[in-house]
Amino acid sequence: MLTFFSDSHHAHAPQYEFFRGERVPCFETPARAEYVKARLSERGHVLQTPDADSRAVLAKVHSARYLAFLEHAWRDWVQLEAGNEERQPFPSVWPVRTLRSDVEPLNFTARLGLYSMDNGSPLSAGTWQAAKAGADAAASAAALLTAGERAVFCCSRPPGHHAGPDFMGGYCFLNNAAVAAQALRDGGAARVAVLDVDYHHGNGTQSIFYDRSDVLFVSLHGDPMTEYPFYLGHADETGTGKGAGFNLNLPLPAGCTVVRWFEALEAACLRIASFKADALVVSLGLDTFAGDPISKFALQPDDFIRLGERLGKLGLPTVFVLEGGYAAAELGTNAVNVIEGFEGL
Ligand code: Q9C
Ligand code: ZN
Repeated sequence: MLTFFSDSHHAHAPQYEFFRGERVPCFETPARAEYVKARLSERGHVLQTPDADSRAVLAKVHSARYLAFLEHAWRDWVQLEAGNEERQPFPSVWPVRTLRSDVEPLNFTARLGLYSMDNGSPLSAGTWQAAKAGADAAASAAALLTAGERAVFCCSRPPGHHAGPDFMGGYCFLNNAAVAAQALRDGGAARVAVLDVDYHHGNGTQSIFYDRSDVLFVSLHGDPMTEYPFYLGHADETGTGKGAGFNLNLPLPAGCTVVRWFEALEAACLRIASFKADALVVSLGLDTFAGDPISKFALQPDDFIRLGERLGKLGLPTVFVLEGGYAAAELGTNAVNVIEGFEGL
């Protein structure tokens, strides 16, 4: 499958994150994309550098003030204090209920909190550059589909599906799946379905399209009562206004069986078929893998072939966007299994 890959992903390489109150090495590493790239090359898939500029589409899925903050966040952080280029910024205060989020404060940490849903999305010097390259890959993939290509894979990082209209979160900064879906709409597809199979609910993608009937969002994920992102992803979230009925969440208990996961996948596929989508965007999180260090589903490498086969049966022009998946060494095999299952190889 034709794949977009940019070396710019290396520019996003934060050193640590917080886990159970401790500083730990980041789970979301440059090695992830490199393992997938290596396996793709080994299997003869063609890698191309993204050639589209996503900026116009980004402005339709993210707010202008969030994009401006993110683009200049590292520069602002470094200018704040000597030595900051060696330090990672983290938010420590958030505008929760009763506090104002309409006014952007001048203080850097206050602005970082305004545009963050958690303290789990560390910035580094090249975060904007890497995230922008991922969004460019999504826009490039959509352009190829518009021109008649059947399927394209975006081997990009950082991931995107937790990033909402005006915030980062869960290792995500720019919502690549939303960029792909919006670019497909702009290219003439009347109805686009986004299927999110990452272990974690794609809260950002859901929120971006929640009031729209032209983009259907369907997600299967760990039940937010116990799993990140906790505050979105329940079954009763079905869309609002014109978007009522165009959001489907299929939360599953942490630790559930592979059989149960595939039953939910079937329900998701049936909804996408009834929507009569013109194109499909798959938020391809691979943290459903049994060996994932931070997730609790049990898929085996061969199950990813079955996932690809089922998606192929939908018969839709499809963009795959890499999301989560933290068993880095197994990521290549699992990603390529989905792709080759889809292609019927
Ligand atoms: N701080 C994606 O899979 N935090 N994001 C885990 C370590 C949230 C996962 C605990 C996990 C986010 C794209
Ligand atoms: Zn995930």
